[in-house]
Amino acid sequence: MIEPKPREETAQRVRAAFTETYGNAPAGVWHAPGRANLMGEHTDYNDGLVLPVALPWGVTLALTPTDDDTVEVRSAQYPQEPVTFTPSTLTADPPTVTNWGGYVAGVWWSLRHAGHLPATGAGARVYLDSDVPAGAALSSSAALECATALALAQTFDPTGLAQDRQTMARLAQRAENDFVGAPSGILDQSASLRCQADHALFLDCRSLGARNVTLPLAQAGLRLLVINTKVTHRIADTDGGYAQRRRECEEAARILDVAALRDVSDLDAALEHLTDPVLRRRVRHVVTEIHRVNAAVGLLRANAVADLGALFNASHLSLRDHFEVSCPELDLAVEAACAGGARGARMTGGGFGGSAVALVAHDRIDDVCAAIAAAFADRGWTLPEVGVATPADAARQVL
Ligand code: GAF
Repeated sequence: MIEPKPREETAQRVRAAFTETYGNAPAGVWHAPGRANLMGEHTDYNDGLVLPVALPWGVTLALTPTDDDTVEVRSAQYPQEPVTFTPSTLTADPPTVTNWGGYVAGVWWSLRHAGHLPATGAGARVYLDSDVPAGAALSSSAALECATALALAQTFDPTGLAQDRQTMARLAQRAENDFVGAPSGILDQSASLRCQADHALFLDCRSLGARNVTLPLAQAGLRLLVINTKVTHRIADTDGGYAQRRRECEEAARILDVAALRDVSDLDAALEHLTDPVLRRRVRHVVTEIHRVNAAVGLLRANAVADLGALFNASHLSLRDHFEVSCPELDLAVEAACAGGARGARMTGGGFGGSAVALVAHDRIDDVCAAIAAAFADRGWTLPEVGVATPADAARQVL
């Protein structure tokens, strides 16, 4: 089981590591969570709707500002690979920092370009630690971007950007798109910056209007399990499946003469108009997935959280068969979770690997875990790691 580390203890540990590394205590410590999306997959870049929760795992980051135009970043995950860059000379094309530190440098670049950081002179010392599994489609990179963005905003622009999480999410996304080079949408950064504990974030990715909807899992005797298949996939690969899906959606929108697939109002007419069977499948997924987000929110409002399970299953089938972003390990995780007694399960995030989520009655967790372990052992596949994801709060300063 993936156990969340106690927040306070982690914050103190990161603070102590910073002090030991740099010889003085940090100005502050921030935490930003990863996310699991409950519904609305591959809808964000189609201007659609999403419904994520923040995870009890995230990035904890300590920072002190300096005035030497130098940023030094150290990570507990890459102790041998400290990153140093000069903020005033950062460029995105080509990116000045290309390893893991690109997420920190990219956010610095993005905030500085938008006028939220001093143009010259400002620097920082940074130490960070993460307990979001990397490459598991649980937004470890957005958690790093958002911890960095919030720390920088509160340090350098406390009365401006620090008060505006919608803009902060856009700037963190810009870092990922334009500096790191991953063509992601706005889902992950919004979840990390705007979710609320025990709620799901109902986000319109066109207007960025959002509402936190109560997710009374515990009251309904339910838990959300995250199942990390340990099959990793990078959405930054420009010739990879994620970028290709984006291009297909854009092409379908162009043929259908709509600004984005969110604007398709008559699915049957749209499918009839498209001659390419691949594009037809992509459109079918996006349009029905947006409907499923509305349906999921309807169930939450009607206090029928257990009924989300059927929507999870329908979403997974659509992602598997129409959007074609699942993989055998995700399919097996979903199938085994359901066979073990889950109310429903689906892949979450970009797909091609990563994690699934399952809605499970609290007294069936052991059965579900056993079913997953047995199914993977049967095939001789690496055993997934499972954790209970109690929906957590968005990014915040913790010390
Ligand atoms: C990844 C992307 F980063 C998100 O923007 C979103 O498109 C998601 O895949 C799929 O819903 O997490």
